[in-house]
Amino acid sequence: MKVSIIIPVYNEFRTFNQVLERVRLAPLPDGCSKEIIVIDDGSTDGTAQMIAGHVRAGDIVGHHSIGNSGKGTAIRAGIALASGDIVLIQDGDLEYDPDDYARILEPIVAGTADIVYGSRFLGRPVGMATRNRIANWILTAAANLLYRARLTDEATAYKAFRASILHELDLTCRRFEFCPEVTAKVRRLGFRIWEVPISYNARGIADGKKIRARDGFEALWTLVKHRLTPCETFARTRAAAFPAAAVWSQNKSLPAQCWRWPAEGLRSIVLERFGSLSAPWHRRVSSK
Ligand SMILES: Nc1nc2c(ncn2[C@@H]2O[C@H](COP(=O)(O)OP(=O)(O)OP(=O)(O)O)[C@@H](O)[C@H]2O)c(=O)[nH]1
Ligand SMILES: [Mg+2]
Repeated sequence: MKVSIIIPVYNEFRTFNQVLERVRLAPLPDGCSKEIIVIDDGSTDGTAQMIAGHVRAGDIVGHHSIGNSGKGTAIRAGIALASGDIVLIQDGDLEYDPDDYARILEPIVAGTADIVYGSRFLGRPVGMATRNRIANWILTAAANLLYRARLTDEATAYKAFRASILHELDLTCRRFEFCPEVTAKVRRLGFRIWEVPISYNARGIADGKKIRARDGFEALWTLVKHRLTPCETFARTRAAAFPAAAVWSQNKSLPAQCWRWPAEGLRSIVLERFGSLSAPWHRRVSSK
């Protein structure tokens, strides 16, 4: 299987070469190959030239935009270029460790999962500021409450997907709302998200971290907004959007009554909008 590793970068001159080297060397599950896609949009610190050198050498697929449009836009551009069977998101800094790839990809390669998140909180995150811990906790709790997700780390950057799912999702994120948007949409469409523990070494603003408090609020609003949006807008195509083999939600142990209204709401939307896909979805989600 081919794994497309999408690296959004913006002014990461200090870390980019090292990240790329670690991505290149990272072991994958048996039988997997890598496609590395780097999306820079408007770096002004020399990162763009660095990437151009690698593109010329033929070791990565690169994309460069003149203006800066945000991490979400970059990830969407990366998804459009990805030709792999699996897509994995990698940041252009050293907070995450590519040696965790094998662990993240294994369940997808084995066919037991469609979507896997690397959870920093199932591992031992190093150096994460208290305010970031609180923000992560709030976002995860909101995702679990609104989408019946049972996650421990919704906002993790290490997310891997069977590529067909991402190609069919209609994403609109621009900045850091990729995480809440994708979580919301895949859950609304009935996919189960698996988690595996990963390591994490936080960096601060002085080291080039770009996410800000504003992005936390935007992420929370994104989770709420997509709970309220009709889910027929989430997929590019209708009944053909997801393969019959998709792993539909099997999360049956949470109190069903908490979820009666969204389940019923979704059932009617799915019955109305997704025709033949509605039956398996409904059986799995609303039966005990
Ligand atoms: N192409 C592109 N990449 C960006 C932009 N903003 C941030 N990034 C990249 O996104 C990655 C994550 O940015 P960070 O500032 O480390 O933020 P973070 O807290 O790790 O954010 P998340 O991983 O999204 O939770 C890094 O590789 C950044 O270079 C942007 O505007 N454009
Ligand atoms: Mg980062």
